[in-house]
Amino acid sequence: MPQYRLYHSPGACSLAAHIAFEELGVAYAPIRVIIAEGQNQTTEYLAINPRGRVPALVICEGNTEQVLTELSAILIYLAQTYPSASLLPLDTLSFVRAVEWMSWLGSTMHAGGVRTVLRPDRFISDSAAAEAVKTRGTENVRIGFADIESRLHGHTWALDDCYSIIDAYLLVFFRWGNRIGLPMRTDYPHYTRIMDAVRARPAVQRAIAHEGIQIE
Ligand SMILES: N[C@@H](CCC(=O)N[C@@H](CS)C(=O)NCC(=O)O)C(=O)O
Repeated sequence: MPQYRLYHSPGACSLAAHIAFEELGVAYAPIRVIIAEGQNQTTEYLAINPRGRVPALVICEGNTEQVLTELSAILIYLAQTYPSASLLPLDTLSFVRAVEWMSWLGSTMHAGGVRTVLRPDRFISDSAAAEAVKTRGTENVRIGFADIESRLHGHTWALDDCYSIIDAYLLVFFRWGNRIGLPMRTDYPHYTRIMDAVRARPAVQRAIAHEGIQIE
């Protein structure tokens, strides 16, 4: 069995990979890279992931080490390496439905959504204009949350009847929604119901406790 090191930052999108490992129950070493303290920009970390982002997964097999970056790639790698854990569905249409979720969450909701609110400096250098970026970004995030809410209406989990790692990925955004001051519990009741079920899972509770974060 390979040995794993998961580089993550508390409350970052890497939480979904952290939860995935806890769900799998395979041995891994979680390594904290605190973004707020600039630890993702150290020479040591940039040697692992030159993009300076988390998550990064180091896979050690024999004498070889491979670094895998991009959350969705890491989640698919874990799901396909340990198929019996059902982190993602196996049949093609359900699997690509999961890929559809991950692509949209990683691009529209993360890079083009929440990041504009939390890191407007990445989009505009004029600090006086940053508020306008945040305001418009918040509107876009709300449009995204309304989309999530309508997709989750009438569902037990994001992918119909089965819990999957998509539900854990959605928890990252639910927490970020709270963090940027949106009334998640009142405005998105279906999303909240599923997130409450995600948070009841022991694996999720272990990852949250290990990261020392609050969801609400
Ligand atoms: N597309 C990447 C995004 C990774 C990413 O931006 N992670 C954030 C934490 S949520 C990060 O490392 N931020 C550090 C920075 O922006 O300097 C993925 O999905 O893994």
